[in-house]
Order: sequence, then structure tokens, then C-alpha cells
Amino acid sequence: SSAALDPAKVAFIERAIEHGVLLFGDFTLKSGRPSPYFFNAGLLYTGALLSTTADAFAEMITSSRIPKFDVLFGPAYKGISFAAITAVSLSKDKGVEVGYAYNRKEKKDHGEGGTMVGAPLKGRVVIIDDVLTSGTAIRQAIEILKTHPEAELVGIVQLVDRQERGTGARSTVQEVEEEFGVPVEAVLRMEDIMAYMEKQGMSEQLARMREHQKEYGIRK
Ligand code: OMP
Repeated sequence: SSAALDPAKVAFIERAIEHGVLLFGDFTLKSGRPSPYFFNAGLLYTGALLSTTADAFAEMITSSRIPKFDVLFGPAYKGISFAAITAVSLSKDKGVEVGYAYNRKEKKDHGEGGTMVGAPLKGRVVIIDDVLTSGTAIRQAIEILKTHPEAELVGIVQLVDRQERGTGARSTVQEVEEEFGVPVEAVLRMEDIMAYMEKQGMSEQLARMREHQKEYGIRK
């Protein structure tokens, strides 16, 4: 892995490990894939952790390929708080004003006029969510957006891109970027986590990460 160890990323990874957000062990993912690590964004529940998360999202959004946009859409449930806190951080620290919106999960007929809360879903929209693996979750969010004809998807931001394969041989990011024609960016990627582990001498766990990468990662 050739990922540069950005000090802000290192600090974020350290805090994530410290708070049990980033775990190493034996996990089964939503897609059914086994995994030697898991990132549980639901454990980012203190003011300090949320603040760090918001700043990391805001910094990434303003320094990446994400174009200017009007609304940050956080799909229920994990995306909701991320959309809110990132909108605050963008406004306070970056002078970027965007609305935030989220969907209610309760209403089952999400295909038609699903129940939205917050900013009207129109104009240029960026979707914000926690973790990207095989793409099922993000595709569901895009489906919701598609039911709002005045909304145009212009980007997707994730806290963690696990850099895994999508439904085919290519990475989920490649598949989604190509299919929907928008950039997909992330605060952290698997290679950042692995670079950190390498620096920390976590050789046993790192070997398992490499095995996982061989099986489910991107073949470059
Ligand atoms: P995909 O729908 O396969 O892209 O998986 C992404 C979803 O899986 C996320 O929205 C999470 O709910 C969950 N997930 C994590 O939260 N952390 C992980 O490290 C891995 C997953 C996962 O199940 O793949």
C-alpha cells in the first residue's frame, strides 16, 4: 500500500480504535462477506468524536472532487447525524452553506413520495453515509433520490471506503462512479487503515487484512 499517512487520518484511526469504532477480529458483513475488521460508525457517539468526524467530512468535501452542491442527504439511520453535523462544520469552518435532508424509514412505500425531512430534495445533492462495501446501501439511497425529479445527484461521500469489489470484478467505487457519473469520496480508505497498521507493527492483523484484500479487494 502506498497511502500517505496523513496526520489527521492517523489521529482519526487512533481515536476510532480507542473507542471501539474500528475493531479487528472475525466479522460477517451485510453482504455476507467475512471480514477481519469492522468499522462501527454508530459508536461515534460523543460530542468530541462527532466534532472530529464532522471536521474530517467537511475538510474532505472541500478538498476533493466533490463539486459545489445545495443539499447534503443523509440516508436513515447512520447518514442522518452525519449530514447534520457536516452541514454545521461546512458552515462554521468552510463558509459553505448547504441544506441537510434525510428520509424516514418507517414509511414502507419509499418508491413514491417517500417521507423526507429537512431541506427540500431539489438542486444539486450529495449523499453522505458511513461505510461503503458492496454498494447495496448506497444504491438504496440513490433509489430514494431518484424519486425526487428535481434532485440531481452530484457526489457521494463516505466515512470509510473499504475498497472492495462491487457486484462484478471492479471496485464498488468504480461501479458506482461509472453507473451514476458522480465522484465517490471517503474520509478513510482501507489502505489508510493498513498503512497505519504497518506503521504500528500490527503484523498479524495486517496479514489478515491482506488476505481479505486478495479475496474481496480491487485488483489493480
Ligand atoms: P454495502 O451495502 O455492502 O456497501 O455495505 C455497507 C453497509 O454495511 C454500511 O452502511 C454499514 O451498515 C455496514 N458495514 C459497516 O457499518 N462497517 C463495516 O466495516 C462493514 C459494513 C458491511 O456490512 O459491509
